[in-house]
Amino acid sequence: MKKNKWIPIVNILTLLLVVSCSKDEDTSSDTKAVFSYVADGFLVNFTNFSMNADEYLWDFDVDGATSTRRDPAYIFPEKGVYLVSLTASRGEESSTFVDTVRIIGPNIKIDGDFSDWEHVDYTFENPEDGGGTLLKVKTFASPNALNFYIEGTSEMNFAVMNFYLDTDNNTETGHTTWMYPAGSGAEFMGEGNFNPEDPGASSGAIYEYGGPGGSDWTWASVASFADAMQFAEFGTNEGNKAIEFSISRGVLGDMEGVVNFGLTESDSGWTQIGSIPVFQTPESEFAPFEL
Ligand SMILES: [Ca+2]
Ligand SMILES: [Ca+2]
Repeated sequence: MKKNKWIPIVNILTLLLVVSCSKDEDTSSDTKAVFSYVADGFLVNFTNFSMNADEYLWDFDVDGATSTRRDPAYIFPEKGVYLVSLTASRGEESSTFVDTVRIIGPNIKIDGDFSDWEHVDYTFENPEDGGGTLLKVKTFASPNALNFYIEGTSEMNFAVMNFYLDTDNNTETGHTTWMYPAGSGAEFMGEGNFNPEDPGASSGAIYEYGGPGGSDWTWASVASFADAMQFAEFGTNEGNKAIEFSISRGVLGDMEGVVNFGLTESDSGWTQIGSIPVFQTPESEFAPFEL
């Protein structure tokens, strides 16, 4: 919430003073553009406090996107800082007010409602006929968590879930897995069992790699799923089975810029049935997750 609601109040006082001191003067030239806004993810609701105006032109600083509504709502296309301008006018008089709108991204909640991901682009999509049960993924880093949204086939179940994270964005450090021979280097791995009836009861652990680098299996548990992850129930979105979950950043150490990930699932008999990106090909490598 921007704190410029006081501006019109000041203007009203000024106007009252002008009116009371010089009743004979024409005050119609006091056209003044002012607005405030409230942002919820990419959606911003603007409130117009302009004075002595009856026409409005908003410029959202996005490829010429404009509006002539008094109090428009606008969905910004991506994270960023925008200089939004409002020109208010009446007759020959006009006034322009510019303010900075900062879009920090979606307000992701792990609740089984996928509308919070609506304006987030897919991070990675498997090719057709690749990846088995896992089809597409969206990612978003909030201040406290790495959030994942996965679309899969009706067989997606995460009876056994494995994820690998190259948290220093360096394939030369951490564990290299044969499943992603073109690039892995995982500092952390998660392994556990999603519980579709009671997602909060999903069991598993997050492990930190402590070996010299390479394919040795030197992992130490640093957190349980219950302590470091949030899951919600499966749902349906975009015609696919879908799920969202998050990993607390607190257990993953310092990260900046990009981390890379691979995510796999097996059925309850430990037969691997899905992966994103597609694993076990010569070109298989982790996918980037921009923080
Ligand atoms: Ca959600
Ligand atoms: Ca690494």
